[in-house]
Order: sequence, then C-alpha cells, then structure tokens
Amino acid sequence: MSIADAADVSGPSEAVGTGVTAVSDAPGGAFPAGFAFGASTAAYQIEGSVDVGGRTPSIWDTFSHTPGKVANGDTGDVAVDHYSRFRDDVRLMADLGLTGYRFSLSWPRVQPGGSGPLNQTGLDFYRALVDELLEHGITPAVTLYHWDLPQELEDAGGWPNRDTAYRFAEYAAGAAEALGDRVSTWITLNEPWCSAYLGYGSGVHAPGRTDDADALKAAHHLNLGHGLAVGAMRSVLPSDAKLAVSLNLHAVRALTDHPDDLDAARRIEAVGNRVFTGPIFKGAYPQDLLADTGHIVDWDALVHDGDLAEISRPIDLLGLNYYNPTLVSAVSNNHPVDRHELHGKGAHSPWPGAEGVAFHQAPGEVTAMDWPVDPSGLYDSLTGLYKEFGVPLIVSENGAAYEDTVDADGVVDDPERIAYVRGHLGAVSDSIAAGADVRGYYLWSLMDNFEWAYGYEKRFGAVRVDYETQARTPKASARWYAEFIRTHRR
Ligand code: IFM
Repeated sequence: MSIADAADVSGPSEAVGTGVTAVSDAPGGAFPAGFAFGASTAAYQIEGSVDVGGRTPSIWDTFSHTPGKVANGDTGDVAVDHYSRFRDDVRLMADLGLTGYRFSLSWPRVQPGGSGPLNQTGLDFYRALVDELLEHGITPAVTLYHWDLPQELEDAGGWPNRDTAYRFAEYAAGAAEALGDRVSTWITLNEPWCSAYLGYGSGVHAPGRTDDADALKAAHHLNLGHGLAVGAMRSVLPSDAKLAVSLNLHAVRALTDHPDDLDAARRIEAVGNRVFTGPIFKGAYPQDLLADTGHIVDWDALVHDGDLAEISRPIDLLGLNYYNPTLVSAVSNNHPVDRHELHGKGAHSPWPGAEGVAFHQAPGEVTAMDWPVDPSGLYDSLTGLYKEFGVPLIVSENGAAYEDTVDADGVVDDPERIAYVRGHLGAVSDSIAAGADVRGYYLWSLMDNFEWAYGYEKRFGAVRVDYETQARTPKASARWYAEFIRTHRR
C-alpha cells in the first residue's frame, strides 16, 4: 500500500495529526496544471560519504570538525547516508506522490578542489539519482551551490575573493553540460544571504569569519558568480532550460509606523533583499544600500565595469525560500527591545551596516527554531515579488522544525507541522488566486537531516530518520502532504 493509500480522506479535519489524515480544511484554491509539489534537500545535509568517490573537503567539513562550531560536535560525515540509499529515498518520494524534487550538487564531489576537470564518479552519482527520479515521474530541480564551497577556494580567499565567482561559473557550466540532457531546472545559488552574512559576517556558518567588509564583498561575488554562471550555462543548455536563483528574501515588517522604525525596515530590506534583487533584476545596487554601507566597503572598487550586466542576465524563475517574517525597529526608539537575531545570537551581527536596528520576536506561535509561524509573510512576498519583477516564482523552500516524539509504534504525530504546511500552501494558493505566477512548492525538507550549526538537534523532515539505524518513517505530515498532492495536482 502506498503512503497516499494509507491516508483516510473521509475523516473530519480534527483528525489531522492523529495519523488519520483529512484535508477538508486545506486550501481549496486551484493550483495550475503542472504545478510542482515537491520537497527540497541539500548535499551536505543528507549525503554523507564525504570521502568517497574522489570528493574533497568543503568548508562545511572543516567547520563542522572544528570544536565548538556545531551543536554536539555533529558533522555531515554520515548525515542520512543518502549517497548509498538514494534509490530507497526516491521510492519514498514516489510513494508520497511528489512531482518535483530539489536537491543540490556537492561542488567538491563534482569538481574536487574547486578547479580543473570534473570528477566522473561524482557526476555518475548525480546522473543515477536523476535517472531514478525521472523513472518515477519526479522532475528534478538542481541547485548548484548550497553552501559547500571547496576548501581550497576558501583557502584562496573564499567568496570575498573575486576569483571564486569565475570558479563557480566554470563548475556550473561543466555540471550543466554533463546533466543538461536530463535536468531542465537549474538553480545557481541557495540563499546567498546566508553564504555571505552568516559565513563571513556573524560567522555562525562556515567558514566562520566575522568581517563586515568581507560579508559585503562575498555578497557581490555571489551575485557575480550567479550572473557568470547563468551566461555560461545558457551556452551549453537546451534553449528551453529554466535558470533560477533561490533567495531567502526577508518579509520585513516595522514594529510601528514611527519614521525611525520604518527606516530600520528599509535598511534591512536593502541589505537583506535588495542587495540581491537590485543587481539581478534591475542591474544596479540600490543607492540607499550604497549609502548605508559605504563606510564598510568601497563599492566603486568592488563592482567592476561590466559586473552589473553579467549579474542582470535574464533568468526564468525566482526561487523564494520563506520561513517567517522579520520584525524590526530602531534601537533608539525606546521600545522594550527583545533583541532576537535570526539564525543565532552570536557576538557579530549578520547585518552589515544595520547598527541602529533592533530585531524583535513577533508575538504568537513559534517553531522549534523559535521562528514565528506567519503564512501571511509568504503571501505578501509572492504577490509583491511578482508585481515588482514579473518573473515566474517557485517556493523553493518552506517548512518547520518541531520537537517530534515517536510513539511506541514508531509513529510521529506532528499536527503542528501539518498546520504549518497547510497554512503556507494556503498562502501559495491565495497568491496564485491574486494573480502571482507561482509554479511550485518544495517542502523543506523531505527528511530529517543535518541542520547546519544546530547539527541533528532540529528536525525539519516530513520523514523521520532514526540516526542510529538510518530507518526512514513518514510522519503524519508526510501522509498529509501525500494526500494533499493527490487531491490538488493537475
Ligand atoms: O536547512 C536549511 C536549508 O539548508 C536552507 N534554508 C533554511 C533551512 C532551515 O534552516
């Protein structure tokens, strides 16, 4: 019996979360024909087998093996052993009825050391994965960079070093050439905000550096790498290939409409969002960003002639990764400040040039990450992005970690995750009804995995992984999602 068969659709909505799934209170809006109902993962978070088949270390191998950087000293050495178990994992996806799967290539598996010829063993692994997906009717969407920079490139300066952008484009073109006959959706970067600001600003992610100027240099070189990669990939991919980037754009809200708070929101939108959407969609960095951060970095020296033309090459899709809105005020404005910084509370802020900004915890329900649950931020972002840029959208990540418990029969009943996903799918269908061209939703994540600095403490999966045995067990949310897909796909 498939997972979808096991779900009872006849029960009342109150039954959700008891293992008997009902979708009667799920969003009723129509999703367009061909809409991708998918799930998302990333190489370092699931693959393991870090020294197999010629793969060399990435910055996350180095970082996770550095004492004190990751909770409990966890590493991705084994992760959820997807490298060996990928066929079983694809069967699981097929049982769920997924129509799309977004995963990332490990750069140091495909191009050990980050330069030179591509590694046939690494490519063979991804080719086999893609073939397995296609045989099960699941459309792959490939992310080229989900944070695992080859260590050698970090040793040469990392993303603050301009050359890394050129290395990335070379790797991207090689990967596209090798897999472009069977993969039609390509995402250059995942969440460059995290790569730049958590990796080089707050230092809570690999490579763990804390320098605001380097964080901004990294942001520009990630943008440049994206643009160069789009150009290089277009020349080797079929003309109908779809090229995209996945951004974790912040749904920024001001605590009050006091001008100082509104200005705080503007600053965060500039350095968090428009630093990417400006050059990518408008061919320019926003003037207010340059003014806010001009004391940190010399933008004239950083941005070379021709860079903005490269970065603004047209793309076919924008991937939005959305989890929660961001609530800010000015620090000077005498609010009771509950300073809460997204992604860790390290000594260094991940927001260069935002010294006067306070971050607040929105009232209401939160996930196990302490992230507020608010699907309206997803609706606002999708409708706003489509209105501003007119580019087709996918939700390339959305999901929630909760403190899952396993009952005596091995069942994980996770009603909060079901409610979270249902609410956010509702926001997607509402945004489509409001006119936004949204073409897919990829749940983060298919299964529990290595959650970066939190190690294995936080579980985002629809499928439970027992880290001792590697056994996979669909949670109630997986069964709910399977039934949702069955009743909404067209
Ligand atoms: O696990 C991450 C993913 O790698 C990138 N986006 C956010 C997820 C949850 O923190």
